[in-house]
Amino acid sequence: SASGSKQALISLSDKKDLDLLATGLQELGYTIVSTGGTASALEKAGINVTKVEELTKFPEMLDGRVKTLHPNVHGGILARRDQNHHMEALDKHNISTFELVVVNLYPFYEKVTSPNGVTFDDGIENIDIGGPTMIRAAAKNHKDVLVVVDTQDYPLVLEFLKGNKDDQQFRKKLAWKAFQHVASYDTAVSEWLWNQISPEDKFPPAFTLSHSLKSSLRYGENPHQKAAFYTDSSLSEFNGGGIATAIQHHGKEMSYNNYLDADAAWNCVCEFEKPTCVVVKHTNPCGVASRDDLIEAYHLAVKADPVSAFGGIVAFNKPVDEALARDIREFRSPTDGETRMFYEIVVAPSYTEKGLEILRGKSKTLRILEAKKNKSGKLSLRQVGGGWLAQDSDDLTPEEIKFDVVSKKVPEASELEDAKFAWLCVKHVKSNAIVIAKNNCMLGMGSGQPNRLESLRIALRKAGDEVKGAALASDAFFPFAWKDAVEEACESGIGMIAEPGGSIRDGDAVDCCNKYDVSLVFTGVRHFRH
Ligand code: 93A
Repeated sequence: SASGSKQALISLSDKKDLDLLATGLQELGYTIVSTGGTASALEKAGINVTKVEELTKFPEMLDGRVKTLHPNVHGGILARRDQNHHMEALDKHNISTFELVVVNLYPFYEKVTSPNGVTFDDGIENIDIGGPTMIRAAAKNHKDVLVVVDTQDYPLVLEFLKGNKDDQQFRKKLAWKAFQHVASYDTAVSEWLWNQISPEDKFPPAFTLSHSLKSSLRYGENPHQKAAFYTDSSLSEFNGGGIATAIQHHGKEMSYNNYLDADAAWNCVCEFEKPTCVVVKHTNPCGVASRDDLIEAYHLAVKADPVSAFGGIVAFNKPVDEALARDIREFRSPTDGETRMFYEIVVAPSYTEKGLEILRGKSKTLRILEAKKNKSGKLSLRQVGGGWLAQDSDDLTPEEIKFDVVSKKVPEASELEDAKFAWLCVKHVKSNAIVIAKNNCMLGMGSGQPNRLESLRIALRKAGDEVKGAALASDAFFPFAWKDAVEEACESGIGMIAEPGGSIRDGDAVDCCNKYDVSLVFTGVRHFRH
């Protein structure tokens, strides 16, 4: 550089650990150049700093909109050190190089999601222009310029500089992080702007994937598949909640399949208002029960299918206290009355201190998750070869689901309640989905079969003798009612059936139910889950 010393450019909105970084840099002989607020903070901490105006010979303009957008700044970042004509140009204009650029951006996301909200003009003013420009410039020229966007990286960067040994790998990683940072920032801006344009009609969404790597996973669905977990600000932060933001209190690290199953269990249990326990295996709820007493609900959910529950995921929609935790720790398998139940994960909205302590004692591996309820209106994304399918999540208010009686027999209030319970469950079961339930408890389910009759048979078999008088929910209508599924269900002794209706053979289903004196209700909506 012209001055002979190495230069660092520091411009930070989040000034956390700034003194730590600046002191370290000063000790290493760096001259620090900073924008207004950052410079004041450094001066206050007694650290020498050159104001960026001294470099640009320009005052900060337009209420700060133009601070660092100047050749004296960007020339010093972007010049290629291995190109003589680049270095000659710097000399000619008396510009010094920067070895290090440390920037974090105006807290746009925090501003526009603050509880008090922001005006449109405030939102606009919080769009950082100069910051991303410096970050992008430094990241482009990472071969010679270190770019730092994360306060957590300060110690690592100081170590690196102290080591005095170049490592292009390290520089590339910082540059990668820098571009991710800017990309998710721009996504936040674009999505906020989209919501300003059409608050009512938000579909199709401003769809930009802004994933940031959360963790590397040991492997994917199978050990020979490499895997990682990403959070996405457009899915998690903006909507709040969900399994991606869950806190893990204990246990082995989450696996790929754990995330899938925990998500399924959590989504299902959040459906219910009453204290409820859901047991999930391979993304399907295999036990669901609601009771005033959560321990009782837990027992019933496990008993629905104890074989499947073993090694499953257990989710609660209410806090786990000491008594429940003790029960989970000790509960013996209903199959032999001896073996203690084993689970991969327990997930709940919260734990009492004692409850958590006791659960921790169940096993070293048991993953204990604390999750926040998903907000509705999320975007649901699925990958297909070469692209993404986007849809609204399957949210309906209870009022949007009808239970229109179409049979001669009118269901009792309690039967209707069973049908509503079964309907909440069937939404979370892979199609073709059948759920049989009674007294707020799942008795059997059939999932994922390519024909509905087979799913029905599986559900009936699981429900066994308890099927008598129970309610059956089918995620979609029965295509050949009279001949197969509806008749088999009626013959088994089912008390009532809830299905969407809408088939050209709806009449057959009604006739069949009338023949067996079974109540039939049409919900008017279906819950395919492919
Ligand atoms: O308003 S800007 O888009 N124009 C600029 O030229 C500029 N240069 C830096 N925002 C700009 N910055 C941002 O100011 C940085 O990204 C950083 O977040 C913030 C630091 O300002 P201060 O040091 O005054 O607190």
